[in-house]
Amino acid sequence: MFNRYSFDITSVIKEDSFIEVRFLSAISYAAQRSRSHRAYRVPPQCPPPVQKGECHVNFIRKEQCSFSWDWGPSFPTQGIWKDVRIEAYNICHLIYFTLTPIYVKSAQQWSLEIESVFDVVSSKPVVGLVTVNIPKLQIQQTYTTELHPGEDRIVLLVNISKSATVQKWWPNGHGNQTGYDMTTTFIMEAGYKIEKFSKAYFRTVELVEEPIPGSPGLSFYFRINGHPIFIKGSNWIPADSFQDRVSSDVLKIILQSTVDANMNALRVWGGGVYEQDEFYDICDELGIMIWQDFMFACALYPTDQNFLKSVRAEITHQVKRLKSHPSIILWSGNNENEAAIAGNWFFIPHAEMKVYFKDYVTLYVKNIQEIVLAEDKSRPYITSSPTNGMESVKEGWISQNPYDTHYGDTHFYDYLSDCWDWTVYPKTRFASEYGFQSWPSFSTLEKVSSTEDWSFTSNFSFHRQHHASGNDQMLHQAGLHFKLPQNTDPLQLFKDTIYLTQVMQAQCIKAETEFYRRSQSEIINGEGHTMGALYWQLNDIWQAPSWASLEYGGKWKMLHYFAQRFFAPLLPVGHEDKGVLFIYGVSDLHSDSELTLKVSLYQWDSTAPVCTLAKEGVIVKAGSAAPIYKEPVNDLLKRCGNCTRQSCVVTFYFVGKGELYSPSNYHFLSSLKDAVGLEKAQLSATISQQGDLYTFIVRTTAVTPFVWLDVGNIPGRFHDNGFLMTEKRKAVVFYPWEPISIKELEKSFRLTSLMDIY
Ligand code: BMA
Repeated sequence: MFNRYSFDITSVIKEDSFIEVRFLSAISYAAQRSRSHRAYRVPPQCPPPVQKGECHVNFIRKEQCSFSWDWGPSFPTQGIWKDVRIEAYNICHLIYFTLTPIYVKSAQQWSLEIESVFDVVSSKPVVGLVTVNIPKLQIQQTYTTELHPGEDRIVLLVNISKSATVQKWWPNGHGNQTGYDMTTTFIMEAGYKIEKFSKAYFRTVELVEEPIPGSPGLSFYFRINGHPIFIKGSNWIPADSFQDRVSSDVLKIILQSTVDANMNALRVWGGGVYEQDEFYDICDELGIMIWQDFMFACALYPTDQNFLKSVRAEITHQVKRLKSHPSIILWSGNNENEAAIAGNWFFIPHAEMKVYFKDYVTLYVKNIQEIVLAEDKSRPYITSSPTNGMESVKEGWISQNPYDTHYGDTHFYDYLSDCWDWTVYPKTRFASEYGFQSWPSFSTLEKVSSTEDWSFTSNFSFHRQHHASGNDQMLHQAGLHFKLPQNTDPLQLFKDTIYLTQVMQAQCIKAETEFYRRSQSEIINGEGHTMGALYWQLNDIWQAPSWASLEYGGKWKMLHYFAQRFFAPLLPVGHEDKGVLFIYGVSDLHSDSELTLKVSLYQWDSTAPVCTLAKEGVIVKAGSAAPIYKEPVNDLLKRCGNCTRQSCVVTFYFVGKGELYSPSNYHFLSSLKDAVGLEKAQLSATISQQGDLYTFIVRTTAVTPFVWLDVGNIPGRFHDNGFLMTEKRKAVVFYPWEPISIKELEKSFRLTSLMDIY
């Protein structure tokens, strides 16, 4: 599935030719490969029963989650999933054409390496001329070349004149994504001409692992164009069980939603597929940095010659296909396989462990790393995620504890501890996975279910939940802070529970992400300098409960609206430490900001703040997080009249000159199930149309938590949703993704808040 195959058919082709492709069942093939691997077992044999999946997926080079995953069904597809074509050529044919920007610091000069790989069918060497044209950089250069029979390559180094100002490619939120139009023309002997139109991008990437004062271990962060960047985003899984359904429109909606939520990065997770070219093209255009895993996940893998041969071809092909994309900032060997060995996930007796260590190094170091480094020197490679980076290398490529907070990245899942309590989270260098499940909206489920399915105990719900105890974990977590829905109408109970799982998920990941963002500049007890937050997971492969923030079809869950706020470039973050309220100023901007911090206390039963404090002249430094406000909660409550932890809520935001402002953030002083005065407000909305957009005017009579505007299956998104409403009136814009009428909107519209489910 991950290789490109080409066959020379010149000797067999006739006037009338017939091509027949026969497939053995992927499941039978995998089983057969596993059976013939007699020397030792290569676990896992099968996925856990709750996943209702197929076995031995690690024996076939195919989308690993297509045999089921803890969020996805088992649809082991079969067939040719990419274009098939016959190419006819004399002389030569261009197979790969790649561009790599190189920056020489000492000379302060850019150059562009152009690599062209040819299949040369001519029996003698072919000479020719190559002309490279980049008009905007005043480049027009011609080179003479000679190609030799067989596979041969031309590598050209184009120096960009120092007098030309090179506009760099920047991640979303940090600058433009400038690319330069470029034409490369090959004119071979006998007049054979190949013209290549492409875009040249200039950016550098460094993965910085160096000592940090006051902290044992090493840093783990990305420097893009010499600038340290906090990585904000999520993890990408295949957008459909059937890849042919992942159209351009599907990709555009999901990736646009990524940048609309203020993300600058995605990790293409190693249990899916190397995505199609258009995926990376869009990421280049939108400034989405890609952490690219190789497709190995949560398993051990064989290393017999056939397997390695296939993997070597796969890695060579994929790196060549993808390396021109400025969006890709990292190659990573696998998902969690270092951790699987270190933590002995598959209960391998100690005495037998050696062979698995050896296989691990053979696969990810001696083969994959070797190929990656030979093919692409322009970006870093790590062997696994999570890993301790250079420390893992030092320990023989498998660290004792790949989750060590002092090194590399971590994955962290804890469904039992209270997710509002930031002390449960690892003060890591880089959080590359963390998450909580929720159910997708009723409108999404409705399309694939019927009346008897609409409860959490139905066969349907059981069938779609692939994570053991998933529903119990969601209710447990929700129950820590909210009253659980009690409606006696089964359908309403189902809908209310869906809503509450989304509230819980959004609130949990907000707490965790804000913790990671505010930990970026400090070291506490030797831990900190967190420089990345990629929650698990961005998108869904089908309609089911999962960790995703975007439902199958692209609809935003409450978490995605939260992400838009908790990933805002400028954000005040609140938390309590031993009864003291701290507010941190977090900034991803490139210059310092002079701001006013406004802190207000509201009683739940009124939209008039009980008191407001404006702290002026607050300086939030570029690319940093630091405390800017500190007050014992008891003092704050005393200062503000009649407030108690249960009756009031704290909100805060930044305003500055011009366009400078932050979203409004909040801190709950008690669980909402204990809140006093939180009563059913009169919540209503009216809709009006302005051209292609629609404005919803929402009105309320008291502070209203988690206000949720829902238009069912009408494709589109709101500019804000799932918010804590403290104002009497709020205008919310709806951006439809397809033309619609106001009538349809009015018909589908539902307005919910936490108070509706009690
Ligand atoms: C991580 C991922 C996935 C999985 C997720 C949720 O370990 O790498 O394998 O889907 O957790 O369990």
